[in-house]
Amino acid sequence: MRLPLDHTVRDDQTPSPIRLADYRPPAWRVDHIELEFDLGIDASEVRSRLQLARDPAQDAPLRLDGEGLELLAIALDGRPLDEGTYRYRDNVLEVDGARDGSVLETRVRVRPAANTALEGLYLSGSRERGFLLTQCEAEGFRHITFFPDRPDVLAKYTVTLRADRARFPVLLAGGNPDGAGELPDGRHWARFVDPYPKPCYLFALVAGRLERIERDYRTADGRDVRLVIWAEADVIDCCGYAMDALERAMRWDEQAYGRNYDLSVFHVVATHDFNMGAMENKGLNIFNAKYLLADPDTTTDDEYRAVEAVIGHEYFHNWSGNRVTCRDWFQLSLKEGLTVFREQQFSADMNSAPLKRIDDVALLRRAQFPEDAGPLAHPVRPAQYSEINNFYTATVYEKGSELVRMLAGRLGREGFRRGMDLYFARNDGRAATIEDFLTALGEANGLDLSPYLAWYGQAGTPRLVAEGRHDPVRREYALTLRQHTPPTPGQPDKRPLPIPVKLALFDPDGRMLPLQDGATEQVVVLDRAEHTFVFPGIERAPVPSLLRGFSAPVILECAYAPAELALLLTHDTDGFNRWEAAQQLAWRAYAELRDERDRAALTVWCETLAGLFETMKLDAALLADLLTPPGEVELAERETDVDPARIHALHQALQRELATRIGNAALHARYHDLASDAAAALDAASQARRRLRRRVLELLALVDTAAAQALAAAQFDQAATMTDRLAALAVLVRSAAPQADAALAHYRKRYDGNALALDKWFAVQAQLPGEAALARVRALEADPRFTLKNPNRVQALFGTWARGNPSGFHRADGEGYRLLAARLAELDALNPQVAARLATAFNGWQRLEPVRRGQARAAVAGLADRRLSRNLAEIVGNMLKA
Ligand code: 0A1
Ligand code: ZN
Repeated sequence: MRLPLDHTVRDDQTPSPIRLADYRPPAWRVDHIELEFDLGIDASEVRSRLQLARDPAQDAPLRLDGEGLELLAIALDGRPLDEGTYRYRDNVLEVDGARDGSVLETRVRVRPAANTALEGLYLSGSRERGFLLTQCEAEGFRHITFFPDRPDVLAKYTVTLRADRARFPVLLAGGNPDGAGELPDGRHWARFVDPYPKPCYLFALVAGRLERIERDYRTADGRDVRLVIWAEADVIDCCGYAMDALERAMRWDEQAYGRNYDLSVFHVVATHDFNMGAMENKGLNIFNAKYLLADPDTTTDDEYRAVEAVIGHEYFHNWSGNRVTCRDWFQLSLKEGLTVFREQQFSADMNSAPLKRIDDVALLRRAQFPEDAGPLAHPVRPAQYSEINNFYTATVYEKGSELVRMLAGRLGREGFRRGMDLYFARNDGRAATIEDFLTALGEANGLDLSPYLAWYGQAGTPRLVAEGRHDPVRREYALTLRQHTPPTPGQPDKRPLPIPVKLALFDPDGRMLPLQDGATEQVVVLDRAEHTFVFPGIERAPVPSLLRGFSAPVILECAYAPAELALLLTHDTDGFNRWEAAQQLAWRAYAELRDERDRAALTVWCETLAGLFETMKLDAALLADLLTPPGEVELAERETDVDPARIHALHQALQRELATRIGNAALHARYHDLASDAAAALDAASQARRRLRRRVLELLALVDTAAAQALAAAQFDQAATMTDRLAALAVLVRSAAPQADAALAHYRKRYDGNALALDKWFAVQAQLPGEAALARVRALEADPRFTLKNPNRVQALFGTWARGNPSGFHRADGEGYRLLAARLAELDALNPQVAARLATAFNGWQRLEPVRRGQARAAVAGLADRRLSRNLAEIVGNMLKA
C-alpha cells in the first residue's frame, strides 16, 4: 500500500508551540535499529527494523514520526499489518498492537533529488556527478524513516547500504565498518555498526564518487584510529589543512579535557550544499565545504582560522553532544554553548588568546546583542518554539558559550576540569539537561551553582552600571555596581543575575594597584540589583579596568573621562580591555560627531591611536583591531530612529578623522613597510602583518583615495594570498575605484569554476555601500552563477547585503525590503531553513526611523500574508508581534 505525502506540503501556518514545561519521557524507546538502504538518486528505499521497549508507567499507543515518506510495507512482529491497524497522517504513524519487545518493520521510499530543503536524504551537486548524503539534526531523520525523532531516544545502529558500484563507489555510514561486498548487477554493499547508543539526529550516510586523504592516529589511551577526509576530486587537494587541524583538535581534547576518540574510524566529508556550517554525526562528520577546504590561493587568513575552529567544534561534540547528548531540544545550548566554549578555548590555545577574545566579543555584539534586543529575543534555554531549526541562534551558541565561560571562571581551571570530568562520567550515554550540567560542576567543587540557572531562562542583555568614588581621607575606593535588564517579548519583569566582574585598579601613572592578598586582579560577583564593593589602601583616585576579558555578557555603562579610557588603552595589561577602551572611546567620538558636540573623546581617541601607531611596539594584529571602531550594526544598536545612511556617513567620517590624524605620510610609510613582506606564509606574524596592511589601506582610502586605489590595484595584481587579494578588491569596490570593474572581471575569470572563491566575488559586491547596492544585487542575481538552490550562494549575495550592509539594504524607498521579501517567498518554497535565517535581516525594523520603519513593516506584513513554511512563518510572526 502507498500513502504518498509530499514534504513541501505546508502543514500549518500557526502550529501550537512546543513547550519545555510539557516535557514527558518517551512512552516507547528503541533499543536497536537495523537500517537497509537501496540507494538511488531519484528514489531510494529504506527498510528499518526497530526493537521496541515500552515504558511500563505509560500506556500511550506507538507513535512514530515520519514526514514525506511513501510507505511501501509495514509489519509487526513478523506479520504484515492490515489497513485499519495503523494510521499514517499528519506526519505521525500510529500502530496498534505493539508490545514491550515488539519488532516493527517498515519499508519506505524517499526522493533525494527532489529534496531541495537539504534535510533528510538529499543530493549534493548534479544528478550526473553529485553524491547522496543525509542531514538529520534537528528533525531530519523523520524524512528518512519512521522513528521517535527526539533526542532522548538512544538506539544502537546497524546500517547496510546498497547501491550501484559505478555510480556510488564510496558507501559510508556512522560507526565502525562491519563488512562490504559485491552484489549481482554491478551493485555492492557496505555495513556499519555503531556500538554507542545515539539519538537519531546523529545518524548519517554518504554515497557517491569521492576521493580521500587519510592519516593514522593513536589516541592517548592507545586506540588506533584511521582519520579520513572525503571530498570531490577537484577539491581533494584542499583538505590537508583540515586534516592537520583535526589532529591538533584530537590532541588538544586529550590534554585539556582527558577526552579520547572512541571508534576505529573518523570520517569527515565536504559538501557544497549544506544549510549550516557542519554537523557532528557520530563517526561521520559532514562539513559545508566553506569550513573544510583551504588553500592559499582561495582561502583568507580568517577562513583558515574558521576551518580550524569548526573542525575542532565538530570533533569536540563527540563528547559534548554525542556521548552526552540533550534530553530535548530546549537543552540545545547544553551541547552547543559548551562546544562553542571548548572550540574558543582550542582556538585561543592554537592562536592568540586576546585576539580570539576580541573576535568572539565583537561577534557577540554584532550578532547576539541585536537578537537579545529585538522581537526574536529568547533565553539561552527557550521555553517554547514552533520550529526548532529557528533556534540555532547566536543566543543559544554564543551567549550559551559566555554562560559556560562564567561558570569556568567561577571554578578556576582545575575546578572546571573536575566538574567536567564528573559531568562526562555521570552522564555518558545519557540525554542530559542543563540542570545536570550545573549540578555536576557544582558537586565536583562543593558549590551551589544553581543561581546561574537564571541566566539560562532570562532573555535580554543585562546593563551593568558602574560608579566609583575615591575617599582620599579613608584611602578607600568604593565601586558601586547596579544591574537591570530591559524587558523582552513575553518577559516584562527581569530578575537580577549573578554577574562576575573581573577587575583591576590602575593608578594615574598606569600602574596596577595591589588588591586582596597582593594580587592585582580580583573577581567580584554582583548577585543582586546593587552592591558597593570597597577597596582599602588606595591613595589616589584609580582608574578601574572592569569586566576584564569580558567576564560577563553584559553592557557596561561607566562614566569614564576620555583620558581615563586613554590610560586603559595605553596601559591595560588585559589585551581585551585595551581594545575595549578603544571601542568605548570610538563610541563616544561617534556620538560627538553625530550630535555635533565638542570633540573631547574624538581628539583623545585619534591622539592615542596615532601615538600607538607611531611607536611600532604593538603587535600588528592587535594594532589593526585597536584601529577598528565598532561597525555600523553595533553603532545602530545604541540608537533609536535608526537611519543607516547617516550612520554609514558618520562611521566613514569618524575613520577619516583618525586617518587624518595619523597622516598620509605615516600611513603610506607603514603600508610600504608591511607590503615588503608579501609572502604566503601562514604563521601568526605574517597573518598579523596582512591584517594591519588591510586596515592601513582602508584608512588611506578615506584620505588619499586615488593613491590608495592605485596601491589596491597593484596589491590585487601581485597578491600572493587570498587575504591580500580580497582586501584589495574590497577597497576597490567600496571606494568605487575606476579599477574596480577590471579587477572584478579578472577575479571572476580566474575563479569561474571555484564555488567558494566565487561566493566571495558575490559577497564583496553585496557590500557596496549606499544607494548603489540595490542595482548591483539585482544584476548579481541575474548572473548565471547565481542560484537560490545553494545556501552558500544565497548567503554570499543576499545574506551579506541584507545582514551585513545596512546602508545598502535599508533604503528609504523600501525597494530593498521588497526585493528581499520577494526572494524570501521564492526561497521558502525551496529551502525553509535558509529562508527563515535570511528573514532575520528584518530584525530591528521597529527601531528604524519612521519612513524606513513603515516600509519595512509593510514588506514583512506582506510576507506574513502569504502561505509560508512553519520556519518562515514563525520568524515573520514573531517579528510582527513585538
Ligand atoms: N550541530 C551542528 C549544527 C547544525 C544544526 C542543524 C543542521 O541542519 C539543519 C546542521 C548543523 C553544529 O553545531 O555544528
Ligand atoms: Zn555545534
